[in-house]
Amino acid sequence: MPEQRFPQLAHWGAYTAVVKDGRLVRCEPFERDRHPSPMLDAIPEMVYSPLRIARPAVREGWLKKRQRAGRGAERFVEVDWDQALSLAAEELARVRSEHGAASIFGGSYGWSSAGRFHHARTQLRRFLYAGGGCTDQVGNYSWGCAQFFLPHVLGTYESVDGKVTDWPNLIRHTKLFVAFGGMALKNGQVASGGIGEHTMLQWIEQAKQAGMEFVVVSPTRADCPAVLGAQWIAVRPNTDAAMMLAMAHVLATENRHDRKFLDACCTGWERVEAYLAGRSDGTPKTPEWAAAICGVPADTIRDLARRLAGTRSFLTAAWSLQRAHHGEQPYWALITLAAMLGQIGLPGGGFGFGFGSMGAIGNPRGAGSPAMPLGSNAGPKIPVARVADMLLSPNAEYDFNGERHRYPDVRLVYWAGGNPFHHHQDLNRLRVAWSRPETVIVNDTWWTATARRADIVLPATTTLERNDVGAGARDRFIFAMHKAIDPIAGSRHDFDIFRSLAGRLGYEEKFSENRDESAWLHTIYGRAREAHAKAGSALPAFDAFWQAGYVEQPLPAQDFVMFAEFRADPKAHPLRTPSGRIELYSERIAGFGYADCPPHAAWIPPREWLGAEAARRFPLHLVTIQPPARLHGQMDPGPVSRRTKIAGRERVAMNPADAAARGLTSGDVVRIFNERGECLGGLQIDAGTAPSVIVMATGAWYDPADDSSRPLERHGNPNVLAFDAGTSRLAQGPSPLSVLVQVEKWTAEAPAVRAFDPPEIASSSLPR
Ligand SMILES: Nc1nc2c(c(=O)[nH]1)N[C@H]1C(S)=C(S)[C@@H](COP(=O)(O)OP(=O)(O)OC[C@H]3O[C@@H](n4cnc5c(=O)[nH]c(N)nc54)[C@H](O)[C@@H]3O)O[C@H]1N2
Ligand SMILES: Nc1nc2c(c(=O)[nH]1)N[C@H]1C(S)=C(S)[C@@H](COP(=O)(O)OP(=O)(O)OC[C@H]3O[C@@H](n4cnc5c(=O)[nH]c(N)nc54)[C@H](O)[C@@H]3O)O[C@H]1N2
Ligand SMILES: [Mo]
Repeated sequence: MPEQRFPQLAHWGAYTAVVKDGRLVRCEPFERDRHPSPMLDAIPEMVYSPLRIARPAVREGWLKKRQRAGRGAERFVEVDWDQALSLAAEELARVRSEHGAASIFGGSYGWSSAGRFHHARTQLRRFLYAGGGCTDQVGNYSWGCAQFFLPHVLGTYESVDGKVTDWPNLIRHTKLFVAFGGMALKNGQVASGGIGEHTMLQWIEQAKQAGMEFVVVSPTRADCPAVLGAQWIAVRPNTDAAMMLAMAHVLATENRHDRKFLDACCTGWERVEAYLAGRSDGTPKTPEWAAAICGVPADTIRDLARRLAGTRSFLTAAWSLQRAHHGEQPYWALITLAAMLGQIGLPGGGFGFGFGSMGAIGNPRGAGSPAMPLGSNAGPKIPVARVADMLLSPNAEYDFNGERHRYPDVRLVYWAGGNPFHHHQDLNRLRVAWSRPETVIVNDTWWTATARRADIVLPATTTLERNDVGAGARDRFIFAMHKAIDPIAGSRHDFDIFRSLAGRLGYEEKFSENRDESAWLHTIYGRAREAHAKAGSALPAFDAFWQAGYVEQPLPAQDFVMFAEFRADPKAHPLRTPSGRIELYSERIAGFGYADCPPHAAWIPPREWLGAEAARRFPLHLVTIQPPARLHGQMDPGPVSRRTKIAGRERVAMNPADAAARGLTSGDVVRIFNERGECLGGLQIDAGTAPSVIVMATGAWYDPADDSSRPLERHGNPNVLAFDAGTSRLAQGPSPLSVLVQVEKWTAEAPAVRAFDPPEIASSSLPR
């Protein structure tokens, strides 16, 4: 048989699946993508991985005695689909009738896969919503802090979600681009929902050609790729707010701030000015004051402030800055700084978040990509990262965004398309929380750490085994995703799994709306086409789209400049804040009375940072970055990610002086520890890592050595070390980037990594 070719899409890029004799042989990058991601090469091995979940499986103790104990430690028994679906449906029905909708947790945070219809998390939530509701999660791990904080200051959180001044505009007008957290090209490889064209590098190249200058403020030079030709300013992690406030102090004391803009478009400048001058707390926020906190020399801070004021300048901060304890503050300080510069709403000026965080940020945007409708939920919701708190403390009260809530009493957890044993902080704490519910059900494709800790495991197909329509929200392409191969082993599509469950529970039609895969693809593509027609742009009919394999959305002819209308006429175009203006001081936040989120941008030390008391025992700040060679935990067992490991473990980057002080050399296995946990990693000495900082990527598959309360994690999963608390009572975002640790050489023989061994399956009566 000759090779067959099928268009496909992943979060890390569009590609052609090349199939020979029914088997995927390779993935060729999309022809229109000039900078495809090497991660595509991991797909064939992952599709046929021995870690694929082949058949439904039930944990032995749960199957025999409905025992809670043993999750993650016991063997599984393979069962046929009929039995697996009956067990799951009966348990869902029992818990729902005995304890109500809130006792079923279906938040299921996670990226799932590209393809808007077969999006596992969406399908699970549709299924549980239609069945009477569930406890859901609001916000995300990416920018959950900004999502709930920014509306108080700006009226919306669009500035973090990608509705930012676009690159073509910046390229024409911006002279100086300052990126807190940098412009790491590694992050541009992916975009939620998929990416047809990797644009980050080409935008930067065009900006350089136009003469734009870059400054990167970050704890690692890796955030400063050579193409930027940037000045790198090494900053202590979690101290950017102090540095920004000192820059604001320079502008104010040197009279370089724009009083007209502050008067016309902002509220609260006087309060901020009093704080900067030290009139409200006795501490002037001078560059010398900040230097002692953030480690950046006072003259460097002064110089950067002056340069920003002297030209058309643009400020951005990576999402990472708000994924930290008190993550509200650097964002508020950056907005304050931009307001003082007075260029918000001008071409090439002002600010916008996330330019270095993900692919497609700053792309011009078409009229809309296909999306799958969710339906509405009758159950409660918790802030996304409070999941362990919820499981550990049913009925406890907590604060969130000016309100008091109570955690539901969850008895059943259903997860599909996410991996909390990848994404959540303080995994030893999560393991305790995870032992509380009566039942855990997981759909996944591979035996991830979360699937191994489930009671009922249902095997899902990959995108290659089904038809779909895919697109990222900020990408200009929409893709037809053609089924390329048959489902592997006994796997089924999540949609089919939920349709069968809904059928057993008596609401199949309500769930499926009487549509099958094909009807749904026509529907969601058709809705996007209607949105385009309304906006005056035409997409081809479904059949033409499907045959072509993709369509290109027409793009707006005009640049988008964030806040341009507001700036031009703030009375006619007020923001959705209480004052209608940018709130540099917020009466509403003042009214909340939260000590951990004061009513204007401020320096409040995070719980863990290099200036904290705890740094005496744990003198290194661990920065967990997004992984360069995989998507979170996805494809970690694949060849592209495996190549990046050191001594078979996650790479730990450390400054030469810190390594010398510990007698370490590159290639050493090291033990990284704090009071929450410990893991092993492979050391790499790196002069580009700031002193007293270590950098590790997230996503090494979790590999605890035993079932104790504080096991050694052998593979280098930094979430055994990260701390699990909200950014503040206001936003309750996750704080994984505020972590102190110590590192020492591992002198014993290093234990083998077992994360990629499939779990033990007790004898199965099923045919192979
Ligand atoms: N320490 C630290 N922790 C972090 C971060 C950090 O910066 N530092 N970053 C956080 C951020 S920003 C994020 S977004 C999260 C990401 O956390 P997650 O989104 O939970 O991570 P993924 O590994 O992408 O998990 C997706 C899961 O879906 C499964 N999957 C894929 N396709 C399918 C399918 O078709 N069906 C089913 N049923 N399952 C499928 C995959 O196998 C995988 O297990 O991590 C967070 N965690
Ligand atoms: N290859 C790849 N790309 C990804 C992902 C992936 O899994 N793989 N995940 C995607 C997802 S879900 C998200 S949400 C985005 C996240 O986007 P980001 O949050 O921007 O990504 P990070 O790599 O966590 O952080 C960016 C940089 O911030 C720096 N940094 C950390 N702490 C501080 C600090 O306190 N101050 C300063 N100035 N800098 C700091 C780190 O050095 C890091 O390299 O990435 C996306 N891109
Ligand atoms: Mo994210």
